[in-house]
Amino acid sequence: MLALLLSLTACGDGEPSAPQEDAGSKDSGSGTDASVPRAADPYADEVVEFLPGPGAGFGQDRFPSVVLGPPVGAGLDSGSLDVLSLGKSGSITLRFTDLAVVDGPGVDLLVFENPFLIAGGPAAFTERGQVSVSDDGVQWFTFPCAPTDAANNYPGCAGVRPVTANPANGISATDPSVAGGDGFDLATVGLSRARYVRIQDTGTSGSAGSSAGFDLDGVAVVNGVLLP
Ligand SMILES: [Ca+2]
Ligand SMILES: [Ca+2]
Repeated sequence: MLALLLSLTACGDGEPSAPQEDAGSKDSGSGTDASVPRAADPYADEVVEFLPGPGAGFGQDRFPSVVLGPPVGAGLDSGSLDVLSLGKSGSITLRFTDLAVVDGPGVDLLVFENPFLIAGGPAAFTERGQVSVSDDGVQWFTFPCAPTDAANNYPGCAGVRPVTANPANGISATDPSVAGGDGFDLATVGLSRARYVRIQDTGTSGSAGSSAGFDLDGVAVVNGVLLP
């Protein structure tokens, strides 16, 4: 299991994925930019590679759909179970096939894990991940992340802020002011467009059990451009 390597790039190349959970979704029109056609969902479309670390396992029975589509946030005080555990130092690479991230005003990309406030906060239980982006899948740009800087709330890392966006409550997953999750601005790394996102557990939170490390719920495009 630990050596599991799942590479899914061979299938569906260039073919936009069908929207996830079309029939049951309640977020149509409430969250996505009106200028974006409905077929172009703002979530990851494919898993390119999953390299689980020690203590991974949780969520693999629902892989890859568990990390595609919208996040299923459980609010400030509880962690979502709609996640894939990366394991200690594990990583996952996702691809957008219909709507890519572009550098627009402010935050361009949101990454959703399952942190939650401890006893109402302000401290949170977190498992930090380092985020990288790429437009061609070859040249990567990594956001600086301080995974042990608790005093400053782990600047630059994903997996820090609780997630409120959930298709069931109508809270938009593409609005950084309400969605929760951790925001990333492509300007930080000097990239104008990204079709790939990679998240690597920072190896700072142990390897016991089957839900070790960063637990990925999903990613969302805030500022996007349609791909041909
Ligand atoms: Ca930006
Ligand atoms: Ca975990």
